[in-house]
Amino acid sequence: MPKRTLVTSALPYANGPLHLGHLAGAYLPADIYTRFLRRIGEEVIHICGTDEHGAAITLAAQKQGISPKELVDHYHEVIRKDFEDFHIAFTHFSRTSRPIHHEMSQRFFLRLYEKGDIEKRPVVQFFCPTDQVFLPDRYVEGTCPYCGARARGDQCESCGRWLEPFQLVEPRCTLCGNPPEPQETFHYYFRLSRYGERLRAWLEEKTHWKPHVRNTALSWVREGLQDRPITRDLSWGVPVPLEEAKGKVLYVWFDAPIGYVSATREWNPEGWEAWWKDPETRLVHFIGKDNIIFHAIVWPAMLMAHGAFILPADIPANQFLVFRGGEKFSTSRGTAIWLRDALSAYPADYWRYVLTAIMPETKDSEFDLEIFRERVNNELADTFGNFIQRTLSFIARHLGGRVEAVEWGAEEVAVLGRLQELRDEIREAYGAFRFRDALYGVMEVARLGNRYLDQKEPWRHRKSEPRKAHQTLYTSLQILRALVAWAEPVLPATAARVASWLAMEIPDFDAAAIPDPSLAGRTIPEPEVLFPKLEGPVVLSTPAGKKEEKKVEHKPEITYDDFARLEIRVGRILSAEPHPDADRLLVLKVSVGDEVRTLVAGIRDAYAPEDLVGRQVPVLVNLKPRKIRGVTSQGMILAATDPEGRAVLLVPDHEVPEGSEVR
Ligand code: B3M
Ligand code: ZN
Repeated sequence: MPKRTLVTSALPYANGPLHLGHLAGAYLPADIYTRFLRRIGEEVIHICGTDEHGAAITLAAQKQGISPKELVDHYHEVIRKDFEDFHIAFTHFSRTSRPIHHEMSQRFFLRLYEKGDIEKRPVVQFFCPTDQVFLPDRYVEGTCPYCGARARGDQCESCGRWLEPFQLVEPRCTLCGNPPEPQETFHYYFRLSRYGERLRAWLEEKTHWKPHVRNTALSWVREGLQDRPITRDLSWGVPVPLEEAKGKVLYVWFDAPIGYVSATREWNPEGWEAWWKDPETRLVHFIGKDNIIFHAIVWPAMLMAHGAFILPADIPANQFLVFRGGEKFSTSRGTAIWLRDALSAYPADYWRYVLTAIMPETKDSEFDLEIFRERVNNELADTFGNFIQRTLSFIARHLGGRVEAVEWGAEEVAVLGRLQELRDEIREAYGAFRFRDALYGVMEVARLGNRYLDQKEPWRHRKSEPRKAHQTLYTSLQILRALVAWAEPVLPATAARVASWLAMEIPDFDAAAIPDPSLAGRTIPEPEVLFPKLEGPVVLSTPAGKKEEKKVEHKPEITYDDFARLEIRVGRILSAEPHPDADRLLVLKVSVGDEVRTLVAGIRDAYAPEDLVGRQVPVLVNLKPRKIRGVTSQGMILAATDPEGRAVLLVPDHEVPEGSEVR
């Protein structure tokens, strides 16, 4: 058994909010695993933080007319808060823009440079004569030579191919729109090709890894590894620590994984080295599948080159969550469920339960709100919640709020024996990153409890044979205690809530299978409903109506009652994305207090999507939902029209609580 486990999850880019796919891909499994290890008594920390450098962030800031620092300050906080509210319990959540990270990344670079693993090489790169700068790949746009779509100089999003900026047809500088020119400059290359053999041997040994992770990595290594440029011409990032390299920064993927180390050091300046240098520490990186190459090849090679740190012991990458029917969660197309929207509709544990039950552990898995509703109602409410409810309310109502310890009969011995088997199965599954199986085992415990109660029918003999009823409920309470302990990694808030009703600590994982005599005599209150069922279809947002621009013409007089039929409330715009099928429309997510609605609004020619996020606006909320170019709008934003016919938002004089009524 390792002395300690260092769990990390991928550092999210601080340039936008996260969606459920991110959660299911890395953060939720990492949190479950960390909680599980704690519960079995191991020493473990979970390290993460925001990834705040890179051309994507610099460009996004530029487009919004703010500095990169302002952009990342904002999203660091958004992301941190989303995680907190989902109960993703990091030991430390840092940021790569902090000085401690810059310093550590520079030292890492210099160490590799001095060893000859980093080399300066001349390159020809696009230079913009108008802006007088060398353009990073992403700052060049043009036509993809393969599929003809508009593409960036690093990759075509349309056909997925990796590109070099010189391959683009009619390349343009994204800053000014003019054609750039090739010019000589230099960059620093990490000599990855030197590590091909060592990586291959190292990966070959990892037969316990998920096959898709190991196979992806091995196939890259077998194809042959190229040296990679690890510097960029940008003003935002970790400066290359060499006099001759003024104006260059480290490539974001070079510094980001070093963030795992610098964040650990920031968390514990005295003790961090044990976590990174002691071979008895097990380093486990949780990531989504799009990050496999960097974590299973480039980063281990960097660590090998550095020499002082341990290598990853496992990289349990998940695949993707997709919508039923196969459509990807896409930030740019607005086809994603944002964490904030999810949370404002249902409690974190509902999402944690469903995302774990369908977690994309070995292949992509499908999700939609109907799947969500079914899982919540049929499993979480009807099986899990029901068993807890039945047990506690029976004791509260019929046994005077406390059970007596009564000796086990044969059935009880069998049930408790089965409980021990289930513990072993659940333990094994959690430990092997098979969280779906672990959760299935947890639900088996609830089913065991329900079946046992059905069989014993304590309601029949609670009056005639109270001892038997006590025996049954005392046993049920033991099952319930185990259920709480083993569910805690997935459902931490629920476990804490039930434990508090019983005034007990959540037991350790193994101890939970051993009956606890102290449950007898404890006061059991009438329980609250744990998981109210979701009635009707699940809606995260309601459709919004679209504003009609009309010639000013007085309308017929109306009465106050006519007016009072309109329900107008102040909403806050949470996100804004271009409508996939209409150039003039935006699709907005707007919180109107008790819910988040989807509104389609014709304000795209007046506002950039990013300028809308966070603004308060009046919303007509009881307008009948309408489909606008394929997107259902659940209400309508009220706006004025300027002489050019463009929309002008009506913003409250000062902020008011979301949902405040407008009269
Ligand atoms: N920021 C990519 C991502 O968020 C990248 C991960 C870095 S992990 C060191 O998917
Ligand atoms: Zn330019």
